[in-house]
Amino acid sequence: MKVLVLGGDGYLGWATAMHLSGAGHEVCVCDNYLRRKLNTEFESEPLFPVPPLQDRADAWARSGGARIEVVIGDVADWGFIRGLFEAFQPDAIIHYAELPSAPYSMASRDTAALVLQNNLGATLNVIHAVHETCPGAHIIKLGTMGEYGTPNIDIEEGWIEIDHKGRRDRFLYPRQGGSLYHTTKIMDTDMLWFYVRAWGLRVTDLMQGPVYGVTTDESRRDPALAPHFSYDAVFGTVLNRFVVQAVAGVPLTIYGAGTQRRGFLDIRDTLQCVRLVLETPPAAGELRICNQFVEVFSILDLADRVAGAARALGLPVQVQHLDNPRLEAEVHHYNPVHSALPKLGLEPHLMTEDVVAGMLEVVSVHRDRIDLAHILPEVRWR
Ligand code: USQ
Repeated sequence: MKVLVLGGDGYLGWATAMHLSGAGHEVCVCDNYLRRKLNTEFESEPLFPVPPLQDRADAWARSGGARIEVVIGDVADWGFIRGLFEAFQPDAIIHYAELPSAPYSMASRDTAALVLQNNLGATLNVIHAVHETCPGAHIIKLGTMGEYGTPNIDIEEGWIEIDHKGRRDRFLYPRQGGSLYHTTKIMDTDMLWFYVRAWGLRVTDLMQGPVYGVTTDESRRDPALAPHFSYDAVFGTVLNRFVVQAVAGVPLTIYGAGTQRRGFLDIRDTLQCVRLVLETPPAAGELRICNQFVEVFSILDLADRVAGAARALGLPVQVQHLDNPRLEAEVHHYNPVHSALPKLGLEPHLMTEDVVAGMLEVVSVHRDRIDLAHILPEVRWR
């Protein structure tokens, strides 16, 4: 298939592009380098050097991969994106072109406005570009498990049947985001659902939990192919941060009691999930929603796993409980359904001690690049 990966420079975007290229698809990546600009603004560089996209695509080709086309431009710019869709004529679009950070969205009015305008503007443009230039194309949209929040009932896979006063109907499962970022993802889902009904679009919304991992099968071919791996308090996700903290010899930063629970997955499983839904598209006029995670852990469980694996490697590890900078339930029910992706064939990688030890070893090689300036959270929800 011809696949357009929007946000193709990011942690998941570039890894996805290589994985789909390796699976025989014709891939074009597009990115506006916004994350790189924000890194410079925040003075927080990713752990591994990340060459420009064209250099990464050249390194992929030198390593035996097929040609990946690179386009630098902004998905939120309508003229640009319409032209790209018209020229490339994708069969599928993987839409990662959003600011992915809850803390960034809560830092100030200006960061909130950028997240809102960027994320919703990008999704609106993708929808209209598909409608005008390639109406049968499949939109694969990265949503988040955080759209559901932590309700006191089981979380279904996107939809819920409700009996009300003797009548019954099926609705989007109720959503309540824990940050403005998560709320933009809820708004994306609502917008997609409207246009699926209005125009018969073909959409998969992947409700993904926090991802961890430093390498993929493809990135191991050449250091230039490493993912854009953040570990700072704004853009790093929790397990990736704990691994870097363990290597740097600073206490693991547990927010609050650490009893809050989330559904986690290995970056290699993100790639599998995206490929599986790409290769089995939904019908036109269908919004398919998949809960994309593999295992549920509390933050305390994660800290234990990292500490155990690190101590086995001779790294002394301490943990610290910080005042929780976020507004989130720390003690809550959490039992989300996640059967759609295993039914499509997902063969999960589990968070074993070997997997965590492997991450610690890779990060140790880059220990000199760890900058401790942005390890502690600086953004508070209130
Ligand atoms: N946490 C800590 N210590 C840290 C960092 C985080 O205890 O140093 C806790 C947070 O309080 C939270 C949990 O770990 O309870 C997850 O935080 P996170 O920063 O790993 O993830 P989050 O902000 O929710 O966002 C990340 C991605 C986002 C994706 C989301 C999936 O940045 O793009 O949508 O994971 S989910 O969490 O299911 O909403």
